Amino acid sequence: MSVKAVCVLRGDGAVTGVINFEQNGDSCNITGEITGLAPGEHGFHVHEFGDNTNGCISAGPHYNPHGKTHGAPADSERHVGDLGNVTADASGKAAIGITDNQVTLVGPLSAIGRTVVIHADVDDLGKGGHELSSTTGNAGGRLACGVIGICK
Ligand SMILES: [Cu+2]
Ligand SMILES: [Zn+2]
Repeated sequence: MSVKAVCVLRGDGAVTGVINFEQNGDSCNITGEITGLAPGEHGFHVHEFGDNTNGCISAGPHYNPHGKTHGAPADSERHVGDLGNVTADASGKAAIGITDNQVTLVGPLSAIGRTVVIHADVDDLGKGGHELSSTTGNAGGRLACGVIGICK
């Protein structure tokens, strides 16, 4: 039986999106589309809390249950929530197709009830040399976010 979840991204501006998650064994397939972005790369993460009380900032830091340093999706040293960047085309649309083996919808480290955030800037994947590189990838403001919820 596969587990499915969905996340609707909203923010203060024009950025919106829908992200679908499907768990198949150890891998989570993450698909969807975000619109209203500036063309180029944007950091894309699962943040710790499913709290959007004061907007996306209430979602807290990147989901990091193993106490690791920020990194790229393919790195062993990464936050569980580190999904790297998504790329918006000239019309501001990013099509998402990610398979990840750290984000999961099952077990004690499930992402369900946590928040997906799309950022204003590129995530430097921990390698940018900025003081924020090792925690956030210096990905800038939070354009839109939404809580990951169970769906059919
Ligand atoms: Cu983020
Ligand atoms: Zn991170």
